[in-house]
Amino acid sequence: MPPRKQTDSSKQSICSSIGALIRSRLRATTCKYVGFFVLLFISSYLYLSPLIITSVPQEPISTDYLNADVSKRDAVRAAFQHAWSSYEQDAMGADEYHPISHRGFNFSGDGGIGYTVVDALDTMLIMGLHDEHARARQWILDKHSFEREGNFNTFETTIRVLGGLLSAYHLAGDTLYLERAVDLADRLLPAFDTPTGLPLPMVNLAKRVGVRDQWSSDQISTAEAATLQLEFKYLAQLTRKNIYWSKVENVMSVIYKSLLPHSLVPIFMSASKGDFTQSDIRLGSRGDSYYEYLIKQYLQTNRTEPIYKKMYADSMKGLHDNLVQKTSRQGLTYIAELIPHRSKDGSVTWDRSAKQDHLVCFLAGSLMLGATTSGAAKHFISIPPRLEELTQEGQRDWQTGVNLLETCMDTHRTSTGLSPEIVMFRANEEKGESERDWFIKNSRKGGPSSYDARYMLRPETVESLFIAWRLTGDLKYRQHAWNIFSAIENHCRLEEGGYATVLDVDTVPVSRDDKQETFFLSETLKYLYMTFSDSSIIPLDKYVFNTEGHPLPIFKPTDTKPAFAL
Ligand code: DMJ
Repeated sequence: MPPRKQTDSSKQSICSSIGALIRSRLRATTCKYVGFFVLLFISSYLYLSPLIITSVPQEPISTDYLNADVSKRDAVRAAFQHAWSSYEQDAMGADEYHPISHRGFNFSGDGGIGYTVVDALDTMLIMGLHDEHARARQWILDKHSFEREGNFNTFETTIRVLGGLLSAYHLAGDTLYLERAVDLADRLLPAFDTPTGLPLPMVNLAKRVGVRDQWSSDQISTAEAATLQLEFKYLAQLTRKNIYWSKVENVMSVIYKSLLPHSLVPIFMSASKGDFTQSDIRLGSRGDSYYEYLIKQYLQTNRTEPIYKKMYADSMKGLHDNLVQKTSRQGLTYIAELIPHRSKDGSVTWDRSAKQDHLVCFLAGSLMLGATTSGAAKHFISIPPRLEELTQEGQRDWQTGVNLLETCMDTHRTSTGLSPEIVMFRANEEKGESERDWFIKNSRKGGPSSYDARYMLRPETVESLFIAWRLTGDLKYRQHAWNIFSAIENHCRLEEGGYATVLDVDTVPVSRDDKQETFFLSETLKYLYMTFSDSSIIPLDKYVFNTEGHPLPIFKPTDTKPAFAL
């Protein structure tokens, strides 16, 4: 269509005044629109910019995809190869490895069951170490056996060997691993043959009988009894054999019936009566993974078992009411222990101790994971979570998790950058000569090193850093993880091969103990590797990690029926 010609002057003046009117309207409208869009932008920014409850991370992430840091990831992979290759050369197949003397050690005189090999399988698969994995698989095919006349710890064998086989089966799809897992589980089942069904601490794998504690025949450790469930339940799901499920579910039912009003658990139980015996309450050794498996059992079955949400929520309330403490100077959050005392009239009182095991550092990540799942107020949780996406309990747990992780990092302020096995937090009135709000008991400069001063390649802090990184995308967590990895490289790494325990984290140059724990391969290096990998590697909404760092897939239970419910 040809352009219209404007020939008439009046028309022109009308048009020009209309034009002026339109332009002025347009200016006003433009101003309004600009104002509107500025307001919209600011409010959208405020809405979309996720808030960590008290601290906004330096670089908030608005996507759920986190990129790899390739050079750091590959450095961790190389460390795994350094640890594995010397074990393979010196002690292939042995349960444990002593890297300084270049020897292996088995848990029974009749031979081992490949603790180290099986514990390391899924890390190899995750790291893409195909040659190492092929040789490890060949060893399992040719030399591995559970027909061993010896007593093996029920809990350790379940979390390291059964968990390792199941995870490797899931990742590799190799039925060899599932067959071995079934063989092992069948040999472990007699541990549950007690009047209550609570498992005995040991099993003779060849004889297929449960074995009582040597010193206290009725006593069992609470965390050990309640940290078998993820493994046996996944096996039940795979095999459709309900016995694996019912045995471990019964354990939870017995514990549930014996719970104290605050839902915190003493660390020992009676296998014959099913109640708690007078013993410490703590989130460290013998208590830790009881709480870890409450939230993870809830997640493993795709949140279909509300009993575990309740048990977890009740115990986290008990934790906050009784155990969460802060130091007065630095304001460090720590988890105290309760020590029982029986007075002459028979009543029990509880003393609070300011001791915290390195093991407790698992709880930081566990609380953050729990806050964004069991403590979620909405279906979608941002990375990092926003305040209104969490319930009040979720907000409380998130904050405690974040704070506890800061404390765990503070315990790395040592001469080596490694954290000790156990720390004591200073009471208000105690003045430390150092800058630290905590100290290592029985440790004196120049004196013999105490047990508490060692770092035995444990994973708990890097485990929590991994979860914190995935849930926040805050680069400070990667930086902390890298600092810990660097300290391990500087002080635990043996040039001739392998990594060893450091005896005193505050003494440089270090003295070492001749031991490379199997969890260094299954947990510490795996969590470090995943922290520097992209977040498609073992996503947290598809997997739960067993307490030994073995990822098991989340599933909806099919045939198996929970033994107890709300
Ligand atoms: C691992 O064997 C497991 O994480 C267990 O639950 C306790 N801690 C060690 C590693 O420190």
